[in-house]
Formats: sequence, C-alpha cells, structure tokens
Amino acid sequence: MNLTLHFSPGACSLVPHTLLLETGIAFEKVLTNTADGTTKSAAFKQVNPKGRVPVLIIDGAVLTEVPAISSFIAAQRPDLALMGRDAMEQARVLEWFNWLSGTMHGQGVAGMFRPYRFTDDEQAWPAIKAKARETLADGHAQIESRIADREWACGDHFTAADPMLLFIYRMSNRLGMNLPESRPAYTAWAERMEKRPSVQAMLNAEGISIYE
Ligand SMILES: N[C@@H](CCC(=O)N[C@@H](CS)C(=O)NCC(=O)O)C(=O)O
Repeated sequence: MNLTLHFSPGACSLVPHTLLLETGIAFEKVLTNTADGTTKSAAFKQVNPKGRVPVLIIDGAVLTEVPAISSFIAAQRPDLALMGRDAMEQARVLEWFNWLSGTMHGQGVAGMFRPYRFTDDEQAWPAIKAKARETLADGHAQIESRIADREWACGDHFTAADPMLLFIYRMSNRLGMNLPESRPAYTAWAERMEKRPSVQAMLNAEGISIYE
C-alpha cells in the first residue's frame, strides 16, 4: 500500500503524521504549506477541493478530515488499538475528536487565527476573536480537569485522541495563552507526549515546538 501525507508544519496534519510514525508504517510526505498559499493553489485544490491539510492518499484514493484519516491509520495496526480497546474507549476517542475538531479547532483556533472564515465584515473580527479565545479558555478548563487523573486522553492507553489534544495545546500556546503557566495537568500530559518517540520524530521532521 502506498501512503502519501500532505502536511503543513504545526497544522492539524501533525495528528496523522504522529499516528503514522506511531504505527511504523512506511509513508511519504508532501509539504503543502498553509502559510504560503499552497493549500489554496489550483494544483492542490485538484487533490483536495477543500483546500486544507491533512490529506492522506492511499493507493491513489484521497482521504480528508483528521478523524477519518486517523481512523484509517489506526485500522492498519489493530494491535495498537489507537481508536480504543473496547466500546467505551472507542466512544471516548470519538467524543474527544468531535469536540476537539468541531469546537476547539473549528470555532476556537480558527476563530482566533482566521476570523474571515466567519464573516467578511472586518469590523466584527475583534469580537469573533474574543469569543474564540473564550471558547478555547473554557475548553482548557475542561481538559485540565479531565486529564488530571490519567496518563493519556482516554485513561491508561494512548489513543488517536492524544495527538489531537497536542495540536490544540500547541496552537493555544502559539495564540499566546501560555498553558505551561496556567494549566499544570494539561502541561504534565504534554510533557509525557513529548517523550514519545513518535512525537519527537514528528516535532523534528516538522521543525516545531509544542510551546510556540
Ligand atoms: N476539519 C478539517 C480541518 C482542516 C483544517 O482546517 N486544516 C487547516 C490547517 S490546521 C488548513 O489546511 N488551513 C489552510 C487554509 O485555511 O488555507 C480536518 O479535520 O481535517
């Protein structure tokens, strides 16, 4: 099977990137930068009309959306149970994905970074950013209490929800929310994540830090 991941350093493509490294499956990477307009180029839109990363190409078939791609990668290594070991853990992984993708990323991170997605009225952008910051801060409080008593997002077993939680951690720091200062449990979890070989390899390959 031929796998090609379109990614941009530090973008949510770091989730499938980490998971591919976690599985040890061979794959190729194509740098598709969100910062220089490549994701909006005509050539890339022929690959993904949504103009976003990540994209995983599987023997020529194009798969988009972090949760879908993560589920596909997890299915290649059922022994790792990256989407959860039993019905409850599987439901917990989906619970994290839906909230982290829809609310924390789609409303919080995107609202602060890209308020133009919500309205063309530039005068409304400061209010959109302020509401998005509130959404993120409220989410950080929920994450802090959920993660305090456990090793990984769903308990004692690493799952695909963990890299998604790391993406939110990094983006929040980049947005100036300084989680190492305000969220000790979330930060202790992030430090555990940083020790995983897959996460180290992803950070090195993308040339990024989780703190800025
Ligand atoms: N719902 C999508 C979100 C994808 C997304 O928003 N990707 C961002 C990077 S984190 C992107 O490609 N942005 C480029 C742009 O908006 O031009 C998913 O789960 O994959």
